[in-house]
Amino acid sequence: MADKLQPLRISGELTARGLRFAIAVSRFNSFITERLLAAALDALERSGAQSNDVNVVHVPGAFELPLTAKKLALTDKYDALIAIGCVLRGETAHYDYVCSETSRGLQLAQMDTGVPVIFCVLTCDTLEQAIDRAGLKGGNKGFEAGVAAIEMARLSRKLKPARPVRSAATKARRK
Ligand code: INI
Repeated sequence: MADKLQPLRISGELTARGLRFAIAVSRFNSFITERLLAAALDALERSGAQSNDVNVVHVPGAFELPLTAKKLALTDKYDALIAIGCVLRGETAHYDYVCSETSRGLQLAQMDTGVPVIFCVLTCDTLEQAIDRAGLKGGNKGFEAGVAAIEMARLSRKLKPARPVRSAATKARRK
């Protein structure tokens, strides 16, 4: 076992004061998403975030979250974003398309822009499963998302790039 090496450990503190956040939340299954939103706000507030530094944007459904997250990230106003949605399995393949495109799009949004996008989209087989994850039984995934947003915002400030990052889209436009 190595016992001499003392590496520098880098992590994000859980203090939100002075950080700016945007939360994109879908109206679809709002019974669930509003509970996730309330818990995410609770995490930010209890960690010191100020009202002026938190914006909430409503979108129709989970499928609209990626574009909204990317547009928010490109404003350069936010240290981290949270995308909140709830997709429930139905009888058709619609669920699979919405889930895969939403997760892929949100990952692309953060990779293209460098702004952390926290994935708080429940993908459940039943309403009961979603209710359990929205604070009615055990934990609330919205609160976890709020904490993750703070940690990633702080970490991102520490891991500032040495030179400006240009997205693939910007590079293509400049050619
Ligand atoms: N959107 C959701 O957020 N959750 C769902 O469960 C859902 N289902 O089941 O259809 C859903 N569909 C709407 C979709 O996200 C878009 O808003 C719509 O297709 C318009 O682009």
